Amino acid sequence: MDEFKFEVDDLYHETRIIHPSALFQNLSNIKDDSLYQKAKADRVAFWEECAGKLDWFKPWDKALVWQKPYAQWFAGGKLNASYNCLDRHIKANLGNKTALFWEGENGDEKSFTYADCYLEVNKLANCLKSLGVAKGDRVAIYMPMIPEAVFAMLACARIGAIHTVVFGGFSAEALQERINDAQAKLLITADGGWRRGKLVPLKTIADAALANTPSIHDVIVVQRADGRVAMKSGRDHWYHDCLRHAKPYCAPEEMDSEDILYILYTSGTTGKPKGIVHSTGGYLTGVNVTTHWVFDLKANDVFWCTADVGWVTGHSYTVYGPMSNAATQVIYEGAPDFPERDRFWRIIEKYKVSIFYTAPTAIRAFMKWGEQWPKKCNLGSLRLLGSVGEPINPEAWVWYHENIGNYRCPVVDTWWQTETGAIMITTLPGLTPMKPGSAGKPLPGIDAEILNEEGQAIPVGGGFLSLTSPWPSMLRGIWGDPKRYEQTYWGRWSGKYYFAGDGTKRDKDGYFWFLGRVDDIMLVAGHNISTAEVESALVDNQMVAEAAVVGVKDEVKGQAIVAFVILKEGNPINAQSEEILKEHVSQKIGAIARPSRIIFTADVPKTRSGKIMRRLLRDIAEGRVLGDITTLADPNVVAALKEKYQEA
Ligand code: 6R9
Repeated sequence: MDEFKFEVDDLYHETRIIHPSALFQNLSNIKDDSLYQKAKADRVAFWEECAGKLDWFKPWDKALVWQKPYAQWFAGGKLNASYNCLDRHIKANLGNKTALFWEGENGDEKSFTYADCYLEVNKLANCLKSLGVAKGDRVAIYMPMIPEAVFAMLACARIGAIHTVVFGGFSAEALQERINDAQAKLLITADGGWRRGKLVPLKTIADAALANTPSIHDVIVVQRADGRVAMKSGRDHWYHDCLRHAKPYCAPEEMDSEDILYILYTSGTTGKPKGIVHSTGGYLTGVNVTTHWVFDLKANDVFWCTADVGWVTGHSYTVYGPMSNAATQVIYEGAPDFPERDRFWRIIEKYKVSIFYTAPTAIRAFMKWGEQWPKKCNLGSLRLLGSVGEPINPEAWVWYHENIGNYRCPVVDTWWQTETGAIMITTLPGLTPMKPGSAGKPLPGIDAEILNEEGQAIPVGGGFLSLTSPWPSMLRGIWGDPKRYEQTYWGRWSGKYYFAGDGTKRDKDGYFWFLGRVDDIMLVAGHNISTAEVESALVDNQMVAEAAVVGVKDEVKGQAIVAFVILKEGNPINAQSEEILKEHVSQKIGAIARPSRIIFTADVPKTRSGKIMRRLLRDIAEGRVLGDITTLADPNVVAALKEKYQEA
């Protein structure tokens, strides 16, 4: 791709600045910029101080060993992630504190104190051991959002087994591919899980996957549903049977800081999934401190991150970040619109959630459904809102701030990746003024730059985002494929800088604006145009609920802009609406960004974590055979769209 020149985008400014209230500021965990100062003075010493917030069995020998592109943080130090999430809280007298409030989609409820979690995790760890799982072995986890999914991860961490969680919405094929790549020895799954009123038959799907996974010896099955599933004797074991006979204590394995905590496959938008590898000490340091800084977590907060444990947000900000901080959390099994579109707001009211972290795709769905749903509930317990996963368009940001946060709650728009392990770029809620649509600035200890094709830093303007110094929670590689690690993340500037893959622009105040994945950015008549900005301009129109924009080959302009648009309920699908929207984009950004075609649709293809799959939209628009669709939330959407596109 050519060097980014976002001439056009510069016309489209969001100048609004929102400050946190004085009350929030006064009470916040981070009130001044001393963390930034410390990190600036000595980055490595700063991270050592952060690592000191964890409990170590043995201190590290060296804070950082940096042999590009491989980092070791706190090497020689010994610790255990489950010890840091459980044992130390019990020792600090927090055993009776609620760790998890769980709500099943069908209305089932359970809650677990830290002492309860401790007991479950210890017993499960002993079961894993008795089934022959040892330090360094891989364990696959394929579960609904139930407390046992969290216990499974922590039980692996306790004995030093490497977990690889596969999202419970993935197909047998996707599960099989990941199990085989990781060579997992054991699978932990459930008989089913509830999603939109239907039972997802996880065990049956897993059985199909296991038809060809020679490395798997045993399967532990949690009974979430009616238990009527086939159990293969000798291989399959009920979780409750295993736990019944298990000893209540399992000594935590003393892990080296650099020992692998987990592998998580990124669905990716192209090609074979990548098994992203995370370490123990650096990763835990990153998620521990960012939870405290960014979510301003306090002892009496009720934290709810709506992400599934199947993706990195669930790993970092349901399991390891909050639990290493002894947080009280909500986890919910099902869909936001089941049985009605107020389910999330009812949960917030019921459990008095104070910190709520979700994704732009969900926020845009809430906007589409209308504010009458949150209005029915008392959301007065909320004090902080967060967003992650995609650029949040200013329109959605403002809606969220107003209708969910009642203008009272700061909104943290957190930029990070599976690869970064923890939040990298955001505002600190009691310190940094917010600009709707901008994620903010790099956190203390994180060096980020916008680089051009030659790897030169661009202080103000657009280019490729790079993280320019190693950070503790950075990925340690791609499982079994060092070449791919080096090429994908370090190939762009001949090994010098980390390539994040995001097109980004920095304004004169140092705020970062995310423009979409570099592969998605369009080149129209010689101008780079950001998918995120055209989508944002479309959603800015009151008729539009959601938009996905792609560039398709065009003889004259190189690429022409095609927009797939979901209208809010009650708006007419006709030529007039199409014209209004094209004109709206022209007005907002400039004539160059005017879409050449608008396709009205009921849905766009998304990954299970809610990201729009623009590659598939391009395939549709350019009439290609569709690539891999196994990671889609709803594969039917693509067929329907294809038909629609050809009709139009
Ligand atoms: C945590 C997570 C990473 C990609 C990332 C970027 C996009 C995530 C964002 C954001 C703009 C934000 N992304 N957060 N873009 N603003 N606040 O989502 O990890 O699934 O690996 O995706 O998501 O494009 O590169 P992952």
